[in-house]
Amino acid sequence: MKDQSFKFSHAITRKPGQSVTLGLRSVYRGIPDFNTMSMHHASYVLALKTAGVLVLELDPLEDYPDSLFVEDTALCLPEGVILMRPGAESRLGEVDQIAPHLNAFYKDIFSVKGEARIEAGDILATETEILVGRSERTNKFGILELSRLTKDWGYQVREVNTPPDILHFKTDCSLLDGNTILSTPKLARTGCFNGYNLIYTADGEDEAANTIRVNDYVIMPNGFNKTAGRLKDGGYNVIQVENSECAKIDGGMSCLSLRFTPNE
Ligand code: CIR
Repeated sequence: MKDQSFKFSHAITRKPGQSVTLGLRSVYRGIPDFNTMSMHHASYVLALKTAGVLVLELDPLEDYPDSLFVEDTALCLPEGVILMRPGAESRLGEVDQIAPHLNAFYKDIFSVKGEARIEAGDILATETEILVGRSERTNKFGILELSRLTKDWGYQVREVNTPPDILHFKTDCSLLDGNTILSTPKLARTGCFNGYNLIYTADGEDEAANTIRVNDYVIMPNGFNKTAGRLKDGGYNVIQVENSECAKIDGGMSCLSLRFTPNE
């Protein structure tokens, strides 16, 4: 994939609906405030535009409280799209809602089948491989299906574990460039990133691990200055975006967009 793992021309986002207060959460951290979240969401979209991508902003879907977290519905690769089957029952229908929009950009779109359950929050595509964390949302059939569907495009899928106390694999890590990963020390200790260059989140800043590299920028949540400093020292241009409300329902920077370069 080379630098196609972080160079993108387009992104798709979906605005939060009022129903976002019912979004799934692993622990109760308060109810997200819709108006504040909408403002944060607008800053996030602005950050994507600053990074140089054209953003398609979809309307809210009140029937799907978590539908602003579009990332979980599809894996967009330079060669084509793999539509997911979210492990969360309440999120399954989000896939049919995103597919027509991806159709406008890609000619090759495939779906995982059978007993597969997989959410793209568990997928980290690097320059050389696709790491997939098995989790409560992503099962072995989902990983096998992803392997099958991406094999002809030359990808190696490697199954790793999403630690039991985190929602998605990428809750605790992100790609900074083709071969460099930002990770919590806890996730890196599992050995899943052996061979990669690593930058660790600072003590007490695990929540900073979910960032996105988009072209020349790293977009990260605000409030994690030590980790932001480490990224800046590493030569990255950092944009910090408020994320307090999405964090209440386990959402971070990667979840809020699909980033891609159309292959049409
Ligand atoms: C969920 O539990 O599915 C949502 N409340 C949060 C999804 C976050 N998505 C992601 O990490 N890719």
